[in-house]
Amino acid sequence: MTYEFIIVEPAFQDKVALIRLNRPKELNALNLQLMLELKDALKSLDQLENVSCIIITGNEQAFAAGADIKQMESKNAIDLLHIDQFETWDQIRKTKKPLIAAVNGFALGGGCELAMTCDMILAGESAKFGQPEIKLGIMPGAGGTQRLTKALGKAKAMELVLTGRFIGAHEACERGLINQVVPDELCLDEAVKLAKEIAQMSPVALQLAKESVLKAFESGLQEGLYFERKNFYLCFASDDQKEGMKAFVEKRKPEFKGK
Ligand code: DAK
Repeated sequence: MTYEFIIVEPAFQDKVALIRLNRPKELNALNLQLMLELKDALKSLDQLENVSCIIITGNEQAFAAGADIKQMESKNAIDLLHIDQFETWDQIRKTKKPLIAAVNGFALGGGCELAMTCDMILAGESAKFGQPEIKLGIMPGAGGTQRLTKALGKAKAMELVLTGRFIGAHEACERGLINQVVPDELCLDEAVKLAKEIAQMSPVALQLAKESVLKAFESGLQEGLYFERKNFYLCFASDDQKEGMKAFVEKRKPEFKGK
């Protein structure tokens, strides 16, 4: 898996894969090619049996400072319609395996939206999150107004979206946007720790559980409860359910096979 703007390590550690956004001079600005590469890499990693959890990270300065403004500047609405970036973003959102964003530095605009598209976010203490699109005469377009509002509540989301202000990692954590704040230099290590813990679980149960939590985020309670019920039953069609429960009774560690 060799790309121009991302570095992919499918066998980074145990069953954890790593994707590093890699346009350092541009603070990892998300140009169209980078997003296509990311979509392609996630699709491939989703199919690899020896990958159970995926980390997306950037570098010390930036997770990503947003979509590439220089690439977007001259586009009109019909250009954007034809490019149809939403197909790419939707595919990324559909990744079946758990996605962890390990954020250092700036996560702005599309970068913040990409982090929020992941399932969990760990951040270094100097990380900054924000949706500064308003300062460019536009507004968030890849889920920022929706996911930020669900995470932070209306008042704070409105403040960030309407002023373009940033919030730091501690505030983001206190308000539930991210999972954990860690010293900057430990961000990736801590993300790997979390990913390895998750990667020990049954891949079948992980997929069904992830789908169910996302359903809660994206639908009403009753619809979510029915969805959860079906996925709960489906777990009992797996060998992993038998193995997990047998191992508990026999007081040993389960060996999950994803079957
Ligand atoms: N795009 C392109 N280049 C960028 C960039 C960006 N978003 N952010 C930074 N860079 C480039 C800078 O231009 C500079 O390049 P040179 O001038 O040296 O060639 C280099 O990265 C270093 O940046 P600075 O010199 O500005 O560094 P500072 O430390 O002084 O400032 C900063 C860091 C992050 C505060 C600043 O760079 C900044 O304000 N960047 C822009 C942040 C921003 O406005 N982000 C939102 C972009 S709009 C959609 C999906 C997504 C989106 C839209 C639609 N669909 C699915 C349809 C998303 C839109 C956005 O994200």
